[in-house]
Amino acid sequence: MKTLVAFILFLYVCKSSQLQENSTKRVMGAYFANWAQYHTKPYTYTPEKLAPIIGKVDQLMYSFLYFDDNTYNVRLIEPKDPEFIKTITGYKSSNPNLKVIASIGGWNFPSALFSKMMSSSESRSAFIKSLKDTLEKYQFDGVDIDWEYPCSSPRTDYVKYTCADIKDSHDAGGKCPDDTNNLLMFVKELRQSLGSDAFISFASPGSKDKWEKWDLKTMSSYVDYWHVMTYDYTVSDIKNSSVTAPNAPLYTPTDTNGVVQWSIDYTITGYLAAGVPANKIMLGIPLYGHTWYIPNIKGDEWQSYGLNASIQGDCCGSFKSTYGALYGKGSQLCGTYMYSEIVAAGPLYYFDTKTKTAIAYMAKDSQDGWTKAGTWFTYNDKNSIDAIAKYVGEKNLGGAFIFDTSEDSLSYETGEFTYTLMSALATGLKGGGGNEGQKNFCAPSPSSQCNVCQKCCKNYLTIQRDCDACVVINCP
Ligand SMILES: *[C@@H]1O[C@H](CO)[C@@H](O)[C@H](O)[C@H]1NC(C)=O
Ligand SMILES: *[C@@H]1O[C@H](CO)[C@@H](O)[C@H](O)[C@H]1NC(C)=O
Ligand SMILES: CC(=O)N[C@H]1CO[C@H](CO)[C@@H](O)[C@@H]1O
Repeated sequence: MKTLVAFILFLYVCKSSQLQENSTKRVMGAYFANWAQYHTKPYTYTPEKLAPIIGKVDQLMYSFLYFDDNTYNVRLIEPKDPEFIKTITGYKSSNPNLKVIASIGGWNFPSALFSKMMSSSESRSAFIKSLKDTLEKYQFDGVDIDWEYPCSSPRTDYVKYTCADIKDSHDAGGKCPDDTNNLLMFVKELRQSLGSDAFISFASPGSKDKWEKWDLKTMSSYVDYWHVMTYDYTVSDIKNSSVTAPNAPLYTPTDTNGVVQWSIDYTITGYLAAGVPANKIMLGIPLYGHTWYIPNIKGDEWQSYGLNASIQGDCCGSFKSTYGALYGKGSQLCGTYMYSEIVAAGPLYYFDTKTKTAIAYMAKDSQDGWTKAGTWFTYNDKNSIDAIAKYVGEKNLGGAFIFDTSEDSLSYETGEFTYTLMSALATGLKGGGGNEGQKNFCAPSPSSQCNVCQKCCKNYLTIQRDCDACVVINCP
């Protein structure tokens, strides 16, 4: 009897202390990309594909919407946007907690236009009025402003439509210190106009020279979340980027031979030091990796950062002379592979425990006939996500978001998405800790429930441990 009472007491204490320690609800955000509908099969991505994961998403950013150069009216950009938005807001009937957010701007949208819109009280209010109408019309719960970036220098971007159609788009950039001051006025007016219930977030930069151009602390009173873009610390699709370095390292690489000395931890520490409340920080996780071309590496030398890459010359137009390897089969972006494309290529795999990032390498051509020997990848896999989720718990952040849903794992036979990475993130955030070192579920199991799991395992023969997150969805 005594033992039983003690046992019940133990359960109770255990439960209540858990609740206390992790009482903050950590949320999972996800960007939906309206251009992923153009990915080649089986990677084609439309809102229906969200069904298996939508129950675990707290806020979904529909990206991207633009606004007009002269009237500042918000405008949809893809013919299917209205239909897509309707399908996505329809998911609220199965997940009542889901918030659907209109994300405006993005990296292809000129910074100069944001600068212009923010510059006068008249243009700001024209934009905000149109935004309010748009949110109401399409039943969005709020807005995510994706200005890249206030005070940016003029730049020319190569925007690829097809291999033969690459446009150089010139962006006059921003204006300092006006952008900083106008942005603060804008967020005050935005909150005032949308009211306290509306969701307001900003995509914000990962590097100090850029975030210093924002009044992060004062603006924090008016925003729900900062979507901190803690990725692309190093990219390969620009002319001088010849040395390999991680896309989104949790901790700063220790290699110093030309490797960029930045990390997620460096950015988050900087935001906290700037006075941003931890619970307003959403840590960003890319579901894609960057590639370089490094033929004929000796032995295990590929298992590190700081390698010198060669120009492969297989990308199109202006990208041909960069160090990025040939684009992935489905997404067609030079120097970039979606997580699903990396898995399909079947490379050798290594996990760098210092940065919590995955490195992979094609020692030979892939069996799918696309990815060439010598392709080298840096990306964030399930092991990275487990470590990041743990970090989010330790720092008591608001949560984490992924960019973007179309890049997660799928079944190559059926085109159904299996969401290995997003499932792992949801589990990690829920535990308030992360599931680092969790047991591998891939072992054959006699349970009938696990038939689906074993089918899923088959799709991940090369990266077997990814199956366990798949089980979270398919074998409840
Ligand atoms: C490459 O050039 C960009 C500007 O085009 C510059 O910001 C960056 O620091 C350069 N990187 C290296 C490794 O030299
Ligand atoms: C990369 O190239 C630089 C300059 O040629 C050289 O100093 C460095 O040792 C090379 N690094 C590696 C890992 O081969
Ligand atoms: C903020 C906080 O106390 N987070 C803790 C939640 O619980 C995990 C373990 O379950 C800890 O690692 C976190 O530090």
